[in-house]
Amino acid sequence: MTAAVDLDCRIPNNVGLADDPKVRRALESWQPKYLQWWHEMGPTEFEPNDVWLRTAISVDPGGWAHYDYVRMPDYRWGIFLTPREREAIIHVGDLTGTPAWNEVPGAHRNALRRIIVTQADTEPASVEQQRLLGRSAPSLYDMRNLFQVNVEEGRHLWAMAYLLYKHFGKDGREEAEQLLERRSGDPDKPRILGAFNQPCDNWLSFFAFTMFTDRDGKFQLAALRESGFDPLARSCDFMLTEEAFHLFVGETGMARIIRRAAQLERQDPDGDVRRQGGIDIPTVQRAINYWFSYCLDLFGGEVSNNAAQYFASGLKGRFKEGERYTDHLALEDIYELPVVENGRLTTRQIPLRNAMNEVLRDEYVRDCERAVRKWNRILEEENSEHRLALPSRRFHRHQGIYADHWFSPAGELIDEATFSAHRAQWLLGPEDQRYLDSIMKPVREPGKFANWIAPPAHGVKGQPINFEYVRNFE
Ligand code: BYC
Repeated sequence: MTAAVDLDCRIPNNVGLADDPKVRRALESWQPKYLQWWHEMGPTEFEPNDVWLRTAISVDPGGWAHYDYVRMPDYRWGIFLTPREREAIIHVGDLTGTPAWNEVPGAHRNALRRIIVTQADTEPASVEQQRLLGRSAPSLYDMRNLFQVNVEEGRHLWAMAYLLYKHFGKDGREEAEQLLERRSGDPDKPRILGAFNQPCDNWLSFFAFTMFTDRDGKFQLAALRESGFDPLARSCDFMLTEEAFHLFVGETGMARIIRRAAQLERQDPDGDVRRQGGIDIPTVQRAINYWFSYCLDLFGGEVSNNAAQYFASGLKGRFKEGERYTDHLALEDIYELPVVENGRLTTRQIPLRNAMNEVLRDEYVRDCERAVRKWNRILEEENSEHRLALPSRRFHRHQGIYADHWFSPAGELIDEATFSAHRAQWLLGPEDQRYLDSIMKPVREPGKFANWIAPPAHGVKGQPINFEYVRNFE
């Protein structure tokens, strides 16, 4: 059900582009525009560098990636879909048990296009948000990881562009072009989702972004991997393989900052981490509050007709729908949702299908809680009294039912003045940014790390920590 891997043609792929001249030509004409976008909006300053990168070369779980030095503009962005051993069956919603679609069903064309475009838009957006971080990388190891994440977000864009060109005709072509025209944070042509228009201009934010925002990606891709539109399900399946490393970068990056903070706290006679040039735990907490709350927004409204529709029509499932659930109709159950009514918090019962965004958000929150428990164990090990916590899911929201109210990180309903008075204490702000800018100076000697971050436990793919992960600096 999948063509052989073709690595020698202009666009490496396992989707049979050689026998599909129309789509091949369309993608070949999109390629120079993509490269131009990468040149303008990617990590441009590092184009001459050799970076030790992983490149996807197949979908074989035993050996899908090749590691070598490559200049990023020469990276081989390919299109890979996970093969199917047998015909896929829809296993979500009203059509459960019927054959999955290999072509877009007319009735769901708009919804599917919207889902794919929204997913696609986040990929270039994140590259744009991170484009200047190479300048202040705390080590060659971290710089390489940043670029690995960037090129793979680029590859995910290719996967989505392929679906648009292959399955959505003229509309798909227009959408693919627009994906290269919108710009993160540009008020006139912003990226689609809120978190992808927020600046990510220091490494604390980068690690919080790969921890929390890429983790939204994990759960959204996992929900789309359950889609009845099989090409989408198969492309998301393979994207998740790459995504695991991005989450590793985020979770361990935060962990290394936290460990170093605790060490510097011990070193300073007054426990003043900033005086020692580190990132103190209250600042880490503010970064968690900031990015976690923006990322909760990425799941959409708590009560959503779109979500109910996507589930009913088999376009999007729950996390591990096939493995974890037996009732794929979800018509009987209800979801108990805390809501604000008459100025106080109470609970409302929502039909489960309408609460599917919230069901996915629950999975996400649980996964984030697991990581925070791990970080707290580090603080304990390092004898720090500090502890980190996720803020309430009502805190600092811009989408959904909580967006019109003000909440403390503990989730209590408060007024705007109280929120504003505490903003600098609760959320990463300009004062933090100034401090972070002052300590984030590049470290480019192999094996050396900036003072504000602990070294990783090991290097990448068997290489030592002091390997020259990026070389050829001018
Ligand atoms: N910002 O019914 P609602 C990733 C809009 S990350 C702005 O509440 P729905 C990655 C919504 O579009 C994963 N607008 O929500 C990570 C709608 O607008 P219209 C990306 C928002 O539709 C790191 C209106 O509010 N993948 O891969 O059920 C690096 C009401 O919508 C936001 C996906 O998102 C927001 N945060 O759910 C690189 C999967 N939230 O139509 C990559 C595809 C909602 O009224 N997307 N709105 O104009 C979807 O499945 C859904 O579109 C959403 C929203 C989950 C995003």
